[in-house]
Amino acid sequence: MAFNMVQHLSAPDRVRAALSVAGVAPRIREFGVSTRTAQEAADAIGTSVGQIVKSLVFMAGDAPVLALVSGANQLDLARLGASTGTSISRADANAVRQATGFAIGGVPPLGFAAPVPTYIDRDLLQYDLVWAAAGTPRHVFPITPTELQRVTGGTVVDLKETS
Ligand code: 5CA
Repeated sequence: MAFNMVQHLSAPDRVRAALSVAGVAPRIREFGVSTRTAQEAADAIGTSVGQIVKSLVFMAGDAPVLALVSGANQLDLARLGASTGTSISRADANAVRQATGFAIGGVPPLGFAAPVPTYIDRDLLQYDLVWAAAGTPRHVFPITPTELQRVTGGTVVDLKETS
């Protein structure tokens, strides 16, 4: 399904549709407090920050890429560049919205108008369940790392800064 066909849907509904199409029962939770940052999301949910999926957009040359990084880790730009084979720069807020259709703080790992090549922090695989943003800074959803990998088509790599 092309999610640019459903731009009239709210941001959480676009994520819900993408999960449903991918065969994952959507269990989107809305909070009355901010889940904008990984720590805020962890506190609201009552889980560890490591189990929060940060959905970070970068430019690999001229093309956007998505890095799904454990909330416990900082992304190592050189490692991401080694995976893409390009130079990497941060995407600004406009580029994030352009690439994903979502605003920073609510960027989900799927549900984009056009596919975005995706890289997954290997550290996320250690958990039974992880939580990702569902389109806004108040919506999140749980997913197993295996399903996250399947529904994003992401490549599992070592992404964390170690020094
Ligand atoms: N809802 C939470 C967790 S589910 C969330 O979206 N976290 S996040 O880490 O994926 O999104 C926040 C990230 O956006 C920050 O870690 C930071 O990397 C990035 N960010 C914040 N402000 C800017 C900005 N002005 N320009 C580019 N990136 C930014």
